[in-house]
Amino acid sequence: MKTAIPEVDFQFNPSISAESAMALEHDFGAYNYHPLPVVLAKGAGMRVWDTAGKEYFDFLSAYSAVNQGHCHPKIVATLVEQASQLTLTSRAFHNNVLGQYEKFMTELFGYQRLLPMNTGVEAAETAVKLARRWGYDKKRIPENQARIVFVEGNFWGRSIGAISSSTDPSSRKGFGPFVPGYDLIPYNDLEALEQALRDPHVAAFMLEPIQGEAGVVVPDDAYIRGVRSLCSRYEVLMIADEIQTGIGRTGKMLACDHVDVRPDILVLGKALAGGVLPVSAVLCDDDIMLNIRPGEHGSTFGGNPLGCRVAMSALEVLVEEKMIENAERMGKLFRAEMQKLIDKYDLLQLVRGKGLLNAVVINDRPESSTAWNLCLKMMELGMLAKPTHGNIIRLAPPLLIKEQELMEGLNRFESAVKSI
Ligand code: IF1
Repeated sequence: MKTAIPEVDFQFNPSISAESAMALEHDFGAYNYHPLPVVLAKGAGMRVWDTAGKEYFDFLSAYSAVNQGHCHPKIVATLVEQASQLTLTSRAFHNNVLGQYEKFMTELFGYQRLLPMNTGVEAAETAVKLARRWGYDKKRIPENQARIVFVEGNFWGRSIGAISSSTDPSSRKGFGPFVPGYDLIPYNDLEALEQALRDPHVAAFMLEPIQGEAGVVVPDDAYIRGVRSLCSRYEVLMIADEIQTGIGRTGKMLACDHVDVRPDILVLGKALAGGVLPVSAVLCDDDIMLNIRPGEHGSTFGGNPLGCRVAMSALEVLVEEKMIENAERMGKLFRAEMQKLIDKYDLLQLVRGKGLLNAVVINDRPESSTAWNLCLKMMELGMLAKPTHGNIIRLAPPLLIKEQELMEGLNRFESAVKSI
């Protein structure tokens, strides 16, 4: 039986080589990702640098968690200040930050209440629990009969609850059995939704206003409005998963803002804390939030003072530096310029998206390695992005991108296309 702490070398090596870093991951890490062969060591704004000092434009933004740019000085300054003051109290006690954060967030997003969590999937699971509890306590659904409706192509995380609603075999295979009480309907299909909502046991309908992992699938404007009116008509809670589309990514604070729709439950994550710390949140009104009583839900780090301070700072810089308006403007320019490349190169099929959440579809079979090879070439030319679902490349730079950086990124992209 092991007793003594093993002699391990705690010395961090800031100048480790790329090869050594990748070898260590290979020897000691799980193989749950297949990253591009680049080892990053520094980030600032639009840019990241690898261990050899080569500079890249980051066109993934850590899957839209770094909307405010890497290591934003104001966000980091808040992190450092609070980190040397108080980082975590647990919710067994109050702290001097959480209430101020809850007031700030509920006023900013227009809801009565906030429940703080850490990762996106935890917040989405919380939304499902809140909806089920509301279903039993307010809609009078018989115990354990509540149903939640999801859409095909959804992605809300890697928990058993999340993959139970997934239609992607690579998310589900080998992880069953799954959570019961879920119904699946096609995305962007109001008839299918109305059909599903006729079931009086349905408590909620959860969707992404734009599907991220599915490849930046943008529904008709009428769809989100239709979801809102159908959910209201059938007394079903509309849950908007804005973990990837929120925080300015689509050119509005929330993707739902493009169509003036207010979901009953709003789920935020990723860039809520600027990619500095995992901070997520569920916002809704009293008649949904207050059904959960003390001790019925929680999280060790949820609502910690460090994460709350960083989140307030991340939202402050987002608004103060007009990153949301910039995302709208740069997104339009991006799609217009990309369309010119699509007209010029057979390799490129189409571009779609809103604001700075865009994807380019490559003209090849999804199982081909063309998109991957294109991303490798882009990497050589100083631009980082990664394919999602084979032949789709998501291009989502930080929202502070300047016009000439966008044009330079498009130049690097075109050079990569030419070389394929
Ligand atoms: C991975 C992409 C995937 C999300 C939406 C909830 C969550 C996510 C709309 C869960 C997370 C991440 C997870 C990461 C890759 C990335 C992703 F779409 F953004 F590219 F997988 F679909 N709702 N998305 O997009 O948030 O628990 O991760 O904080 O798992 O590979 P999380």
